[in-house]
Amino acid sequence: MSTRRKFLYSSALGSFGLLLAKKLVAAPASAAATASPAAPGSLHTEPVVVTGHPVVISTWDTGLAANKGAWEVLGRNGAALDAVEAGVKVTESEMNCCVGLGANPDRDGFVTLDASIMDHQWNCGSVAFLERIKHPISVARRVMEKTPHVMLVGSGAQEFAVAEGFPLEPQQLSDDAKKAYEQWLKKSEYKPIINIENTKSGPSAAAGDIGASTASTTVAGANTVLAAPARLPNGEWNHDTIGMVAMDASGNLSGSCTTSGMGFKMRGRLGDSPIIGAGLFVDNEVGAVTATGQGEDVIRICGSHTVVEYMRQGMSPEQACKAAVERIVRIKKEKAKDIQVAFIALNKKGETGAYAIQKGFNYALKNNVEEKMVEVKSYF
Ligand code: SD4
Repeated sequence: MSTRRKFLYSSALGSFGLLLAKKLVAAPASAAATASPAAPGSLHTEPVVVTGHPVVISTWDTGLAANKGAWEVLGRNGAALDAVEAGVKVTESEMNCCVGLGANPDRDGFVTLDASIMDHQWNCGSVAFLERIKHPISVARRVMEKTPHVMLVGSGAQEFAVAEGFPLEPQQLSDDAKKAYEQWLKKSEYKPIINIENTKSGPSAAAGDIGASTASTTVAGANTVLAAPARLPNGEWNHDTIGMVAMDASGNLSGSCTTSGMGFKMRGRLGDSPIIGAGLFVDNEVGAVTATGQGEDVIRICGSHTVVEYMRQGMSPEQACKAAVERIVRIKKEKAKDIQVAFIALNKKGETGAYAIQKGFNYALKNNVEEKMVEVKSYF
């Protein structure tokens, strides 16, 4: 039987356990000082108020390296748009499970990538189902800048990328992805998993069937650890989609998001990351937001746009993310306990905040004063 036929359908998606990193990184000596630096080793559980700019935040602890990439632009008073592209390119170049060409493939064995970018003038671009191109975020930017369109997908996106001079990389899996795929092929069950990060016991304990309405899952809590290692104990990579939002020295906002989506997903499946308004939204009058987690449920509520709209109504970034998460939880009812969605947000004042369905999500923040991981509150 082909792998295509062997998967199990059902109705509820994924499951997740996660946890927070405790990494703090020393603040640059030149810190300019309007925000109070974190005490070394502390975790921040209150909304973070950052006065002044520039500032960049991004999802998960992979965001620390990505923020450094962004800071090379922001630190010399460059544009937020350039920063969010440069920042997530760092992650696209790294070896990990979930971003870039080294990531896990779809269930037919091909790595397909999604990315989106948006600037301070409502310009936006995205690519989806893109194969064999190392930096989908840069192709998304090219779509934004060089075409009259917002979104290109599949072979058309690839043709456009090649025409723009992006090299067509070999169609091959990284060693890690090959191993993971071969392991997955043994059962070939359709169990896309998102946000398995930081679980003690790894994906097998955290898996919920796409469809099994009674999926038994491991949510954060009992199975979490107080660190976000580069690899899970079973050797699998512990990284995820990266979403980044930034404000530059001029006070302009931009955002980016890039992912391989769910590992072993159905061929052709898109999540929220390439969809403007879902995985990413920037309104330079209000704020910038990006999402991570189960894309289907982010799309359902136009998640990032919804968070921006809540901020427009006067909510703080954390309150706005919380309100969007609560909306998803209301919609998903019982199944909410089996999924993870998280939003990170930055408002026009340079204040940041986030909220997640499950415990364990964190984001990386960098500004003139500090560079740190921020623990995020959750519904459960
Ligand atoms: C997706 N939201 O494709 C992405 C995946 C992700 O944590 O963020 N995983 O649905």
